[in-house]
Amino acid sequence: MSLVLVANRAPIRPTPDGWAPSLGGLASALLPVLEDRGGAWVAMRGPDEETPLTQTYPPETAAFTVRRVPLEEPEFEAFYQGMANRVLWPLSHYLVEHVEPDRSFRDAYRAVNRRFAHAALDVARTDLAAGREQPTFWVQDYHMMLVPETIRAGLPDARIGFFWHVPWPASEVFRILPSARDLLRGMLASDLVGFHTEGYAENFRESARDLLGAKVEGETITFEGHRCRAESHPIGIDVERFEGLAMAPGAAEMAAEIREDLGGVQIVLGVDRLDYTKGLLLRMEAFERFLELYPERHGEVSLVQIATPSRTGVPAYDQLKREMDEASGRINGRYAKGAWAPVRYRYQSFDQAELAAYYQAADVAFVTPLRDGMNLVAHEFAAVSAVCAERGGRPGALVLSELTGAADYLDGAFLVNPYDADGLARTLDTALDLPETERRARLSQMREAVRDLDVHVWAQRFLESLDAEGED
Ligand code: ADQ
Repeated sequence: MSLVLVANRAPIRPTPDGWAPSLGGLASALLPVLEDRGGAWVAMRGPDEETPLTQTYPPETAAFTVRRVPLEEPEFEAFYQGMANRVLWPLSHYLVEHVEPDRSFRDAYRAVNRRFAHAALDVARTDLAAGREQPTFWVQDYHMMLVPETIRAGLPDARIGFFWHVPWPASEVFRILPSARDLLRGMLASDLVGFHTEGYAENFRESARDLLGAKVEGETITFEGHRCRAESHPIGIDVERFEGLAMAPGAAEMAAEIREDLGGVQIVLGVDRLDYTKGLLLRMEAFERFLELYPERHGEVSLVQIATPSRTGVPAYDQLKREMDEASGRINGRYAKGAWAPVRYRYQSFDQAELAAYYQAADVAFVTPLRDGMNLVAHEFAAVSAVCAERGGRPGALVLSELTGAADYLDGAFLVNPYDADGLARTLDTALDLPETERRARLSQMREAVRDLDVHVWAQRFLESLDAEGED
């Protein structure tokens, strides 16, 4: 059966020589599925974009269609920068102080979700009119909570899946939103809703029961006569791609160059979008604490923090940018000596080959979000470090926040509470001195988990569960 994906971001991007897949695991996992099954990907066209509203892809086979929903500036501001980034994102991550509910955000969100749903319905109706089977719908993430409801109203027997990429908070937190019940109702029109962990799925079922009086039996939620399952479907990375980058000609040299440029010190690595959920500021403070507690490490270790610009123009993100500049300046001002700088802060985006070189160069990956649905940086680091270690390279260690989805799966990591500066500093000290045999043992444990959750397997497992709907 063909597939209609509904997601905020398009799976392809313009390049100087035509079109290429968008970066990131989602596009790499779902493009082959769409090429195989046919169908469409419905995505947003932002106010500054000039991409076509409809195009087929790949150019040679035209296997599926990309349809874009054009948004003008005010609508984009209220729906995306507003409701998605300033309300749903912080709420899902329990960062209630960042939530700014606003009536205009809500109205724009509803209107934009309707337009996405109608674009998806159009694709299905065209298929039906041409005598083809009705497609399956798969809606992605917190930008699209009301889409299933509108699709269901237009095609009552549609098969609709939904995947939620961020944490689903406790029902008592979710209910803070004035529109909590409407949003839940919107999602419950799906047949299957997937989350990264059983804990998030459980929170979702509880929200449906507490806020709407829905009946919950096992994984199934029954509301107004419709059944929706909430299941755990953890996502991973494109493992082959990252292992390939790590083994590519020149990769080991690139990693050696990084180490040399930093003066041969031990490397503690952070890689994140510059986002307040990622715990960047507390991580810097914990590293400062580490330098206070372990003066013998001065000149021997640097924190390399790569932060890619994200959601610029949203006040909380602009403020975080200033605070990071201030924190890195303060720590270096206090501790730098000779050629050694304790913090190397890069506010830049890197391509994946460079990132893989940094993963290979790192002694410890320091992944300390305050909350994170999964966290793919942890998977990427484990995949690269494990494959390099297997081929005789230096194995790395992973220090990981226990408040991430990844903490449920990556057993070989050192788990930490990201709010505990002393605990982070002490764990960092232990991880830096970890004997090589133990690093190798922990990495091979993590590698197994990373492979199990490969993004292609994730897509296949979710779609199998969705396709099974109605067959019993
Ligand atoms: P994100 O919040 O974006 O994803 P994450 O899972 O860590 O978080 O993925 C980030 C991706 O961006 C990684 O592939 C990483 O390599 C890349 N990246 C980060 N910093 C970069 C930099 N400086 N330069 C280049 N690339 C960089 C959301 C949820 C997560 C969930 C994913 C998938 O918030 O919890 O794991 O979706 O569901």
